[in-house]
Amino acid sequence: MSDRRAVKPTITAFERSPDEGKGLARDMRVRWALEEVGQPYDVRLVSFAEMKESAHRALHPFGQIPTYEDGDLTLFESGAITFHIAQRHAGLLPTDRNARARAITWMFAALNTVEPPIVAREQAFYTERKESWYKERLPVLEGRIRVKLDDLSRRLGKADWLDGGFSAGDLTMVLVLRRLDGTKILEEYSNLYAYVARAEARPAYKRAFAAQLAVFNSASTAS
Ligand code: GTB
Repeated sequence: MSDRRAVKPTITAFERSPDEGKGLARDMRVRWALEEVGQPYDVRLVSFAEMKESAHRALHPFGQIPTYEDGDLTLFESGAITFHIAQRHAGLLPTDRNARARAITWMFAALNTVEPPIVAREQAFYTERKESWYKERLPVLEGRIRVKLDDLSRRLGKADWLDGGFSAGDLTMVLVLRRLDGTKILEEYSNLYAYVARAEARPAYKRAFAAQLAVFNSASTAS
């Protein structure tokens, strides 16, 4: 049941995203979910320093983005925020109870099964790439990603979406897969590559992407 508010929710995002507007930071999940359900929102941009201050930590115990404020409700964790939006509005979760449970399962699978090896590779790249052993470690980390993508690719097969129509499960999975940007791993799986492209063609995705890119562009021209 849709529950559009007169007062818009406010989310937080990087004042200057390290991804340079590629839409890889986790506010993209929240922006896209809000766009899919047609809920307008405000964005409060925060610097890295502000994220660690007590005012922001009151919203987010780990001093990160994104957060979500709507009236007397404050949330953190992009998955929980996406789930909340999907519960509160029509459009991101099926109404059939079992189909809904399966879509939610895909959200968890994206965050708990597919994302961890992708993040492990990313973190190793940022923190260990100058180490002598990094060259041997990278194939191990990438192998763990491929184990998950092999299975995901097999399950998706020729379908457009993971379980029937587009859902919050697809939204979450697609943005997890997009984190492989620049690695060429996703390109090895033609159906997953097409799956991400199909999602990126959605008008709501395009609006969310453009909004986060506009933040990066205006920060770049301001400095
Ligand atoms: N589990 C939390 C969630 O899903 O909301 C994780 C939140 C999180 O990691 N937030 C990051 C953050 O605030 C931004 S998204 N980091 C600052 C800090 O911890 O001090 C992670 C991210 C950052 C940059 C890129 N990039 O440059 O490509 C991609 C993803």
